[in-house]
Amino acid sequence: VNPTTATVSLFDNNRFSPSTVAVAPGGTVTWVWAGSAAHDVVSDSFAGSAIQTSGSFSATFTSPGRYTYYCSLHASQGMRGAVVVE
Ligand SMILES: [Cu+2]
Repeated sequence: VNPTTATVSLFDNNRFSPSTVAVAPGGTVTWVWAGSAAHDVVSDSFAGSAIQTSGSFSATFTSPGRYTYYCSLHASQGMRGAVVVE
């Protein structure tokens, strides 16, 4: 059984860490801007964040599935991630 919460850190290396997290249905993922670089969380399948340099952003996932997302500023550098809900 997956946990109900997960945290993804955004450092200055243009990666989501960890790049894949898993939560149970109804779970919440929180992204934490841990460095000073600007990033965002953008997805075709859930409402993402603004471009931020600090703070956090949370999204709750009710339906099972695999939700991919990326940083609009650094996707070409491989800054992509996924949330697995099961
Ligand atoms: Cu970024």
